[in-house]
Amino acid sequence: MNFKSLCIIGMGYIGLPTASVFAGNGLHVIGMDVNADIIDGLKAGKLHIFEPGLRQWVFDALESGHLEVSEAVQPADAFIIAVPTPFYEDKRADLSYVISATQSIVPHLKLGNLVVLESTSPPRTTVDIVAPILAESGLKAGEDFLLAYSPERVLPGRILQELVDNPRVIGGVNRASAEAGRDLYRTFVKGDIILTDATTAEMVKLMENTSRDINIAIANEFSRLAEKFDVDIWEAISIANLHPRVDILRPGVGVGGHCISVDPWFLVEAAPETARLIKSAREVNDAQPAFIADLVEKASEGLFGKTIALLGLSFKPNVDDLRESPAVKLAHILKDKGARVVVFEPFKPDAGIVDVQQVDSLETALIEADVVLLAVAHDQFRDLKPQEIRSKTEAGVVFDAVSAWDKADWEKAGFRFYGLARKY
Ligand code: SAJ
Repeated sequence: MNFKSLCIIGMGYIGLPTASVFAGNGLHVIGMDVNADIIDGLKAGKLHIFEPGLRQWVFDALESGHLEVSEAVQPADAFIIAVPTPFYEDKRADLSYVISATQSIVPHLKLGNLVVLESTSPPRTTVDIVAPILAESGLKAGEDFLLAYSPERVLPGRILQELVDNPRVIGGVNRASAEAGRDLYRTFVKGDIILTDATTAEMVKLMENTSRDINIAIANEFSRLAEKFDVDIWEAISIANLHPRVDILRPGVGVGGHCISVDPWFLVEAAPETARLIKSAREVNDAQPAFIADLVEKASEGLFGKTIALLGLSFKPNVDDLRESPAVKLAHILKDKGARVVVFEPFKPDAGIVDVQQVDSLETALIEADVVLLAVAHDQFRDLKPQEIRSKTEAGVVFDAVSAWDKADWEKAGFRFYGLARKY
C-alpha cells in the first residue's frame, strides 16, 4: 500500500520522534495532541521533552511543512496511536488514553485506512478494545479498514537511531493489516520487519520489558546478598559474566521509567495466579530505593539533621524523564528518615517534585552538604573530579549508589567513600 498522509495521536516520547522521522522521509504528518501547551510549544519551536537529536528533526520537519501539529485529529491515510498507558494505584493498566484516542479516530475513519496502536497495552487490547470502538464507524477491522499493533521498542537516549535500525514487529488483526503496517513503517525502518498477529505482538513487547525487569531484579537481589556476605558485587558480577552463558545486569537504585517499571504489571493483572515470578521481581526492584536509603543511613551514621546533596533525579543517565524514577523515591525516603535533601538534576533543574528541594547548580547542592550521594550516573557526574568537589563542600561522606566513581580517587581527596555492595 502507498501511504501519503498520516495522523499520529500523542506527541510524547514516542509520538513526536516517530512523527518527525516519518515527515523527514516525505510523508505528510499531522502530529496531534490533546495538550494545548504541547502543541503551542511545538508551533513556537519549543520541545517539551529532551532526546538527543530530536530538536533538529522536529525543527526540519516543521520547517519543510511535512509535519503539522494540531489539537484535533485530522483525516489521513493512516493513524498511529502513541499515547501513554499508565497504571492505577492498584497497578491495573489505565487504558483511558488509548480508548479516547481510538474514539477520536472514529469520525475520520474511511474505507482502506490503516490504524496502528503503538502504546504498550495488555494482551488482547487491539482485538478486544480498539477494534470494537473503531467498529462504531460502521466499518469492519481487517475488511473495510486495516488494524495492527506495532510496539515501540526504542531506548530513551537512542530513540532516533533505534527507530530506524531496530527490528520492527507488526501484528495485524489479519495478514492484510500486518502487510499494510509493513508498507507504512518501511518508509524509514531499516531493520527487519517481522509480521505476526496483533496479540502476539502485544505479548512480545510485554515479554521484552518483563524479562529485562526480572534480570535487573536478580542483579539487585545479588547486591543485597553481597552486602550481607561482605562481597563486592561489582567484582563478583564481572567474574560471573566471564562465563559464556551468563550476563548479569547492573544493580542500582531501582528500576524506573514509564516502561520497564510499568509493563510487567500488565501481565500480572491479566493472570495474577500465573505471573508470580514477574510480580516478585517488580517487588524486589520497587524495594531497592529503600535498601539504598538504609545503606546511606549507615554510611552517614544516622540521617537526622544531615544534609544530603543528591545528584540525579531522572530514571536513568542522560535523560530528563522522571517518570517512576527510583531516585525520586530515594529522595522521599531519605527525607522521611530525617535528612534534609538538596537535589541537583541537570536535565530538569526545576522538576517541581513535591517535598523535594531542588537547586539549579552543583555548587548550590554541595555548599551545605554532609553527604554527597550519586543516584544517577549522568556523564557530567561521572566526570566530576574529587579534588574539585573537595574545594566546594565540607561533606565528609560520599555514597556512590551506581558504581560510577573510583573509590581511591575520592579517598585521596579526603572523603569517606561508600557504595552499593562496594569494597574496592
Ligand atoms: N537499569 C538498572 N540496571 C541495568 C539496566 C537498567 O538498574 O543494568 C535501570 C535503569 O536505571 C532504569 C531502568 O532500569 O531505571 C530501565 O532502563 P533501561 O535502560 O533498561 O530501559 P528503558 O526503560 O529506558 O527502555 C526500555 C527498553 N526495553 C528493553 O531494553 C527490553 C526499550 O527498548 C523499550 O522501548 C522501552 O523500555 C519502552 O519504551 O518500553
